[in-house]
Amino acid sequence: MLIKRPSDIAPSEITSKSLFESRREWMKMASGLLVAGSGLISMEAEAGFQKLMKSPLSTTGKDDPINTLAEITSYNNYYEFGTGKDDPAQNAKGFKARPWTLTVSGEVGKPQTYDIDALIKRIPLEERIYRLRCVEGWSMVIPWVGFPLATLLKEVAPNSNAKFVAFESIKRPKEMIGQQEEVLAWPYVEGLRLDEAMHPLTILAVGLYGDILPNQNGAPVRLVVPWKYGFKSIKAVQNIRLVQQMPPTSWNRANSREYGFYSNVNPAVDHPRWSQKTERRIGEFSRRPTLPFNGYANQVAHLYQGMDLKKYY
Ligand SMILES: Nc1nc2c(c(=O)[nH]1)N[C@H]1C(S)=C(S)[C@@H](COP(=O)(O)O)O[C@H]1N2
Ligand SMILES: [Mo]
Repeated sequence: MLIKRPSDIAPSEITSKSLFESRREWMKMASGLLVAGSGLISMEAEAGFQKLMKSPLSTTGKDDPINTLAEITSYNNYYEFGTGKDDPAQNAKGFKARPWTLTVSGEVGKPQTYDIDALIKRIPLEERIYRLRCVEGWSMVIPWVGFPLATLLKEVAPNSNAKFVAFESIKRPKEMIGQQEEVLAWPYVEGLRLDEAMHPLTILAVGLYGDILPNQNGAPVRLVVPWKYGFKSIKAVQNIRLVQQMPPTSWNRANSREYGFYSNVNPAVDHPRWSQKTERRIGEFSRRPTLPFNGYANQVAHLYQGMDLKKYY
């Protein structure tokens, strides 16, 4: 049975009605198993998307219109699938995002291994519309579907040694053809301080535009930290470990002078090779100013009180 999924619907069709309406319409047509990329998502997990809640933490101002599905899924950074912006959409088509397990372990009382679809079925999903600012100087507004990372972290009961959270993606060079070259050390890794990881704005995304996450955007599950440069938002997360020491991160390891651990969006601290004062919103012609903490300063600036953000870039 052929189902018209949101990814087959023209962006104009989607923006003309609410995300939820378009979702419900095609859900009515669906039955049995739905094809998600090249893996299968169970109907039960799929149903989790039906009960999507709008989050009060979404960015919904008229200055930040949501980017189209076509923009969000065709202009990507995902070096596992190539370094060109259009490489991930092409090369991630065959990626097997299901079945998938996510482990949360380390300095915790109750380590867990989660099946991603069981999680989607169990944990209430929210729509979170956030700005995404890439360190390269472009940005988008993306309607993620996900849940607070804190929900999982609380379940595993961090102990008093847990100070940081380390995230690890997957290494599968046969499927991830970009990994056949050592552009970065694979797998891609990232990290947060525990309080950053627990912050209500920090989510694990399992979808966007009301549907499951496209492969090029990090299926089946990726981190989203909206006040930090995009590279912190690691895609295809497989392992999460609570640790005592600041963990290594891919871009810091590749070039520590240019990419720090914190990587908070900051127009006052330029990249050594370009200014960070402005950005190009995908779909717009002229550049717009970059906002401190990507516009989320009211919610997150307190995390960095007393820190020299030029030193801790
Ligand atoms: N595993 C992995 N995660 C990644 C990347 C990557 O190359 N590999 N690129 C990062 C960068 S630089 C950005 S800007 C965002 C882009 O997310 P998007 O393609 O969904 O917009 O993903 C981030 N997460
Ligand atoms: Mo990026």
